[in-house]
Amino acid sequence: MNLTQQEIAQLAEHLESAELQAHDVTKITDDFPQMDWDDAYAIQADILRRKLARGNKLVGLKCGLTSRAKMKQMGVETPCFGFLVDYFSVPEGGEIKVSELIHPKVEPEIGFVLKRPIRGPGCHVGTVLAATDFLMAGIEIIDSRYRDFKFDLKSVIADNCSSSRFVLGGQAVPQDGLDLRTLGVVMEKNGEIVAIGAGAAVLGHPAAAVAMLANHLGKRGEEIPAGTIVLSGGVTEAVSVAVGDRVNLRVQGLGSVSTSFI
Ligand code: OOG
Ligand code: MG
Repeated sequence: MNLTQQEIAQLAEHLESAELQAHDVTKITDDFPQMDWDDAYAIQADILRRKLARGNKLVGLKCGLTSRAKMKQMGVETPCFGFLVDYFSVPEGGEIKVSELIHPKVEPEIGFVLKRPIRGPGCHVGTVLAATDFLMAGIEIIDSRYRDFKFDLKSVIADNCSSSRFVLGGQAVPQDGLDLRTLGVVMEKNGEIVAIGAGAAVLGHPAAAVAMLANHLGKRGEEIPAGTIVLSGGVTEAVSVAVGDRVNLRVQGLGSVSTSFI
């Protein structure tokens, strides 16, 4: 770690205020080029600590930048991991206030809920599938706090991987019999198809992203708890949304989910 405790706390406050007040900031590595990976995750952890202290509840975890399409769109090469708290969750069919966000984008996600915790090292696709209780289709709304959605990997990790809202579909489907690699994903905005993909776009198999998260947490002595939602990462590029837009996602075998922006 190259930053002091005080710098970490100051950057956490800086990024969380940008989120809560819906204004953008310049990327933090511009001012702290010496920042390392542990510093980036420490800033993210401090943002979570601030939210928990305010009474928010941790409800899930997410993997980000797990598909080629996303890595290419954002110009990074490595996945990142973040957290989801209660107020990020929007009910299926619910409305999202654009005024609370900076420059939201939507992406199609395959969500996992585990029946028992898993902890790395050594987790793989099989470990995840054996522990999976059910899967759900999800729309994630990402909203980087960085100007023009431009960042490097350390800056985006500190910013909780652009997390802001998510909507889960109403069907909880066991994974037995589903081949998550060939699961088709169709996302529509205002009735027009804007993104198409298949599960294999996420690291060859969406469960590989969840295994990577478990291995990442294992290094920190943490695990993926049971019963928590885990988003495995956008299957396609993210698509910008504005007031008046309605987004619908269909995932083969997992049903559909929709939300609108007001
Ligand atoms: C980073 C967050 C990416 C995903 O699923 O890839 C993410 C970003 O693109 O702003 O949530
Ligand atoms: Mg995502």
